[in-house]
Amino acid sequence: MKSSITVWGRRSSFNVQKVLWTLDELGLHYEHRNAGGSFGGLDDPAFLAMNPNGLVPVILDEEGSVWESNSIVRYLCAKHSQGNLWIEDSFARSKADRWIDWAATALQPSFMRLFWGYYRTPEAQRDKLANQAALSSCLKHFRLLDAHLANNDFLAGSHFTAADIPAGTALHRYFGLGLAVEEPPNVMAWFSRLKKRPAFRQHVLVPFDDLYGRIAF
Ligand SMILES: N[C@@H](CCC(=O)N[C@@H](CS)C(=O)NCC(=O)O)C(=O)O
Repeated sequence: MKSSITVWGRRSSFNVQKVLWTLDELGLHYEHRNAGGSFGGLDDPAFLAMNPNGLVPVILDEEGSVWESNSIVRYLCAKHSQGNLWIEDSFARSKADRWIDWAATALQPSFMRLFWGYYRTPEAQRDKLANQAALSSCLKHFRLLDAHLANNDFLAGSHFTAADIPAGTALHRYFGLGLAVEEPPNVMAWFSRLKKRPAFRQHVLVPFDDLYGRIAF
């Protein structure tokens, strides 16, 4: 069955980038609608009916709406990429799933604190101690990732899967913040492998300097 998918969300959003990357990895046809930030629209009743949180990304297909970026990544891969980006074997899939949950609960919160506290906050308003704590937390997470990637080309093993998308989306911004952060070799090698993927280049490897020192959207 040919899928008809609409995705809402401004392209500058880290969480929206995960979904656009996934859609193009899967070669799906979709319509993109800007929403959130200066585009607004998140308080519209029709939007809230799709996502009561009033946040992007959201997708709508013939089955209904899906929100939460990592859930959208899982849903699209499970529906359109069984045996490839979505791993069928339960235990093997748990190896992917744990990295998706880890990205949501460990890496992304630390990185977002740093991204907002350092990159998006004007210099005079930055909380240096809080930023140092966020940076230390990121270093810890990237070292753990590096140890895992010493024996794995991708997060769930030898091939690219849904597991690589949530954590992989953080790399371009983290290593491009302008801070002299440690560059763990296995993480950088994984980053280079992701850079070979056209959908990653198109949606994630995009300039973000217009966000520097800008709290407002
Ligand atoms: N946990 C949610 C977070 C969604 C979220 O915080 N979205 C932000 C953009 S990254 C948003 O909608 N912000 C309001 C706006 O863009 O106007 C997810 O992963 O989808």
